[in-house]
Amino acid sequence: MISFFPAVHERHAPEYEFFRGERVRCFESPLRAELVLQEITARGHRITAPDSDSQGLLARVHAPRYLAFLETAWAQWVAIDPSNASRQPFPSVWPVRTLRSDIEPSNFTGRLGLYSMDTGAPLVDGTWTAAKGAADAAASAAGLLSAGERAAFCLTRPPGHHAGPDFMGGYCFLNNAAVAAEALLAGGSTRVAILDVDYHHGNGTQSIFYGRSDVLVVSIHGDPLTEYPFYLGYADETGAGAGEGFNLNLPLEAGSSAESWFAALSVACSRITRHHADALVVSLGLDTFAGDPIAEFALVSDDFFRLGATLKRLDLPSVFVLEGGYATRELGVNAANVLDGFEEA
Ligand code: OKP
Ligand code: ZN
Repeated sequence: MISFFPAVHERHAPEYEFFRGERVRCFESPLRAELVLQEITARGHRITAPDSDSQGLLARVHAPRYLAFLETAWAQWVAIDPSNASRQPFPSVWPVRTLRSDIEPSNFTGRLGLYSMDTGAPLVDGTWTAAKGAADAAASAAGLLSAGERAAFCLTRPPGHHAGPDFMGGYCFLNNAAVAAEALLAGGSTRVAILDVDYHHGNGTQSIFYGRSDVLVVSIHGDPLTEYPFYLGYADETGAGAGEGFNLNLPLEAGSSAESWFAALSVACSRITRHHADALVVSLGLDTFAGDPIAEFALVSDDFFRLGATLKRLDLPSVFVLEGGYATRELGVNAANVLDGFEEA
C-alpha cells in the first residue's frame, strides 16, 4: 500500500510527560514511526513524502485563533525568557465551567490553557512543523484516493484524534483524520465515514463533525467511565442537529476480549454500510494490542490482519491514519499486519 511518511515527524520529540505525578519519557516517541517505517519497507510497501499542503483544509477543521497560536507558541514561549528554549511548557490553568473561553488572553500561560484539554500534549520547538507534516500527509493520501487509488497509509505522528476544533490534548495537535475527511469531500466524495479504532475515544474527531451528516463518525474504545478521555465517548452521543444519527460510539469495558472487540467492529461496519459512504478514513490506533502499556484491550498481532481484512470487505476507498499504539517494539508488525490484511483479503 502506498504510504505517506513525513520525515519532519522527528522534529516533535518532547523529552518527558507527566505520569502519576512523575516525569516519565514520552510514550509517543519518534521511534514509533521509525519502527513502522522499517517494517512496512521490509514488507515491500511503497513509501513517499507528502505532496499536498493542508493549509486550506486545516482552516475547515480548526479555529483560526487556535492555528495561529500553535504555529507561534514556541516563539512566544522563548520570548518570555531565552532559557525557556530548553524547557517544555505545560498548561496549568484552564477555562473550565463558569470561566470564559471567548476571550483569548495575551499571556502565554493563559493562551496555552485556553487551547489545551490536558497536560498530555507536550509542546516543543518542532511541534508545529511535525504536526503540519502529518496533516500534509493526510491531505496527500486523500488526494491520491480522489484520483482513483483504492487505499493509502499515513505513517504519521504526532497523532490527531484528540485534537478538537480549538484545542490540543492527548499527544494530539492537528486532527489528521479530519483533514483527510475534508480532503476527500473537497475531492468529490459526498458521504465520508471515519472509523476510529484507537483504544481511546477520538473526542476531537467526534466534536469536529458532531453537527454534520456528511461525515459519519464511528468509534470503538475503552469505556470513558474508566478510560481517557473520560468526558466524551459515551453511547448516548449520537450527533446534534443535522448531525443527529451520524455519530456512533461503541464503548467497551477495559479488559474486553478480542472477541467482543470484533463484535463491535462488525456493528461499526454495518453502520458504515448503511451510511452509503463513498470513502473511509480509519483512525488507526494500535493501542488495542494486548501488550500496550497504557491501554486495556486484548488484541494479538494476528488480529490486526483480521482487522485489515474486515475493513477491506467494506469495499471503500480507504485512508489509514496512524493514531496511538505504544507497545513500540511490536508497533511495526501490528501496523503492517493491518495493511497486509487489507491488501490480501
Ligand atoms: C493518545 B491516543 C500517560 C498519559 C496518558 C492520555 C492518553 C493519550 C492517548 N502518561 N495520556 O489516543 O493513543
Ligand atoms: Zn489511544
